[in-house]
Amino acid sequence: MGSTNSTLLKIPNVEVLMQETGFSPAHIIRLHDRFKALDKEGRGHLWSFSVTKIINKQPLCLEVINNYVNLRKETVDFHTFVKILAHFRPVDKDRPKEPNSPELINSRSNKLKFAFQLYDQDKDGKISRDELLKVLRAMLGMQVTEEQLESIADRTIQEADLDRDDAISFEEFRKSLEKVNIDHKMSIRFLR
Ligand SMILES: [Ca+2]
Ligand SMILES: [Ca+2]
Repeated sequence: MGSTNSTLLKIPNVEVLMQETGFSPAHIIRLHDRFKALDKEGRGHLWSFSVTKIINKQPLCLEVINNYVNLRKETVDFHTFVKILAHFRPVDKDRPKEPNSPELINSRSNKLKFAFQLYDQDKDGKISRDELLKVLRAMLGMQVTEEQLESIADRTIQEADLDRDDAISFEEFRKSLEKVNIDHKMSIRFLR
C-alpha cells in the first residue's frame, strides 16, 4: 500500500481526476506507469501515443484515437491522457449514479461528443468532407484506394446530412448513431 500511495501523491489533483474519470486508484496507478513508460524523456507530456499499444485491444474506434494527437498537433500531459482513455471506461451498471454527481466522462453523450471531436478537427461544430476524409485515411490507410475513401466519405455525408449543407453537425452525427451501441463500441476493459 505504501508505494501505491506514493505514486498517487505524485500526481497533482489526483482526487479530481479520479472523480471526473471514475477511474479507481489502481487504474490511475496503472495508467501512470504506462504514461511514464511512453514518456521516455520524462518531459511530462507526449507528442503522440498509440492506444492500441496501451490496451492490446482494438474496438472499432481505436485506430482513430491512435491518430488523435497526431492530427491535432497538441501534446498530451498525464491528466489529458487519463481523460482521453476515460471515455472508453465501460459504464458501471452495478454502481448507481448518485443524484447530484456530475456526468461522468464515459456517459453515452460524452462518448459521442468525444468521437465527434475526433472528426471535427477545426472545432467549428461540423464535420466537413475533408475532415471525414482525413480520419478515414488514418483509419483505413493502405487498405483502400483514395477513390474508395472518397466514395465512403460521400456516402457517409449523404446519409447523415439532414440539412444538406454538405457537413455533419453534432446533432446529425448523434442521430446517425442512434441505433448504435456506443457503450459497447467505445469500451475497453482496463483491468481484468
Ligand atoms: Ca469542422
Ligand atoms: Ca448537415
